[in-house]
Amino acid sequence: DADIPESHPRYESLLTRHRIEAGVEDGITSRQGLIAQGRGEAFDYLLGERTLPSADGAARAAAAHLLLADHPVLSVNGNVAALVPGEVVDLAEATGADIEVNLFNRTAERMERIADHLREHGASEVKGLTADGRIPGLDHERAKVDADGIGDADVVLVPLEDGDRAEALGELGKVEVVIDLNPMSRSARAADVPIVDNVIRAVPAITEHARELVDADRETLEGIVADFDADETLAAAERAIREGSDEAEA
Ligand code: PTJ
Repeated sequence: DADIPESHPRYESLLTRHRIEAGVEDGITSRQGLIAQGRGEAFDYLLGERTLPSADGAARAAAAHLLLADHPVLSVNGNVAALVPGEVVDLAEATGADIEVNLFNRTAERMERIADHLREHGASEVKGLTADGRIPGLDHERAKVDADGIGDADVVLVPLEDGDRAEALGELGKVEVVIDLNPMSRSARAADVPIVDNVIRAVPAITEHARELVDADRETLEGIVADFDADETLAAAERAIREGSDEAEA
């Protein structure tokens, strides 16, 4: 990674930027991905660049959903591939999920680059290249999925999704876990489980919960899912942004 001293007060943020830049240079991340990252950074700054207790609770509910699923799939776009490729592979292993590349700005070249990049980080199988399934209600390129991947999934993790597709996936009746730093975004609002946190922190957090819960019985996992309140999670994140306060005070 870049030559950034770890003592720098915004070390993590600078490292993240460097990874996104490198992603663009390597043909993994789209140029729009730079803009998305900038937007995300602004929210992360307002949230204090930390994981809120409510976001950790959402990560735990996400882990429970993934472990309960018959066919969980982790959707990967150009930003996620640049920022957390190894962490996505770890999460797939911890939950038995498939990994599928699914792009907003889909090109054959970027699909291949991302799949290769994930394999270099240890992914044994990467879906998304067959594209023999469709999400109804979206234009052609963005609708493409693998029939035996997202097409067949009952739980899908879609980090940094655009609002349209998040809504379209939700309408298919799949449980949707979204990671998005903006609690007011349509994707976060469409999600069954919105995790308002940076993917850099959220993906390892879900993995950690999954490892802790892997031997839990169904009843325990179903209890975690039932106790989770999406609206309250979004409200807690909004409070933290608006009041700059810790949720504990709210
Ligand atoms: O690689 P592709 O072609 O699939 O394109 C991916 C992007 C992200 C460019 C595309 O999906 C897009 O344009 O997304 P949006 O509409 O800009 O939405 C991105 C959302 O993710 C925004 O709400 C940001 O606040 C949020 N976000 C950005 N960076 C992060 C983030 N959330 C969590 N962690 C981040 N690092």
